Amino acid sequence: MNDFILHHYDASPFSEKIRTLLGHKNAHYKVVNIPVIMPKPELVALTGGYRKTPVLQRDNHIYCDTRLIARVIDEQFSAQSIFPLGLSLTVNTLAQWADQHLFSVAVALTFSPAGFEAFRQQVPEKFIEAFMNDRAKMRDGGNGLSMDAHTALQLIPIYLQQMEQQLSIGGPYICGDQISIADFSIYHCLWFINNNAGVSPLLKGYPKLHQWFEIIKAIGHGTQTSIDATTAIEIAGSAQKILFSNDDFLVVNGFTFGQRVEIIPIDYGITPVNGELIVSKRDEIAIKRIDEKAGEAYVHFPRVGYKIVTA
Ligand SMILES: N[C@@H](CCC(=O)N[C@@H](CS)C(=O)NCC(=O)O)C(=O)O
Repeated sequence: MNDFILHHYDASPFSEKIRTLLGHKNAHYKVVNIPVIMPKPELVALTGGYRKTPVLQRDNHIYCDTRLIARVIDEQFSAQSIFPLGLSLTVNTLAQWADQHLFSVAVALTFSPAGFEAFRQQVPEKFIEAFMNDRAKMRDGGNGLSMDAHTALQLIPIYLQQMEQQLSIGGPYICGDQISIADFSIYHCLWFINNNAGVSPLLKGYPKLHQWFEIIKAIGHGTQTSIDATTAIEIAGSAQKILFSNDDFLVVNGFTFGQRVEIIPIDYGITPVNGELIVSKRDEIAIKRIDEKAGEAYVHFPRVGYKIVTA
């Protein structure tokens, strides 16, 4: 049994990446449904300002960003690791490419005329305006998610053809006979395109890729139990406090144990999270912060994709 609580919403592709990974691990876990747009007061009580989806909670540990979340889950269920050591560079860079570049292609496609029209059909008119304003605000000041639809329409057949070729010769998974983080990261982007009737026809005509997509989809989401956001906050608030030590603390760029810092995403949603730096590893940092609702919480981030500044 694990104590994972996934804060997510159904339509979120990055949540789908993690739900599918939890499915692959046959996990039983709790879920909290969070709002699609700001405000997200309960989520922010846990994260200290980070607003993206999903977030993974384990007691008073809050894990932001699926790059780190995937690793935390994989370590919990280490038997079927999705990070094969002999393909470490290959699977991690492919996942990073998908989460950043391929995701921005998928987002741009859903904002293409056909994609946007299909989106419009699915949701109330009032929500569209609120959604567009929210996402514009989220992109403000960052450099991510700036691709236009023409570029995306030009790129997608190239990438799909490359996937088709690789799967035809080397499958059944993206990097060969073992499922890896690359499968989950590519999958959620194609899942997002596939969910939009205006652009899903772009995925047609790639039989091996289709077969792979169906295999990943069939993994499912594991077993979820829903709880509400207040319960999740109570779980964080009643968890045991930890006395961190600087034994394994890596000093990078001069940031030291206990220093007051801000951690900021470098692509979009660039709200800083403020606290005391208490974990510093090769690709993980965490701060301690005190929230009036959630109590003492430890908010973890990967290093890749974030910057640390003195508070
Ligand atoms: N680098 C982040 C990206 C997460 C992300 O962009 N998620 C989208 C939803 S799939 C998001 O946060 N959208 C705005 C929101 O949900 O408020 C990760 O890997 O978790």
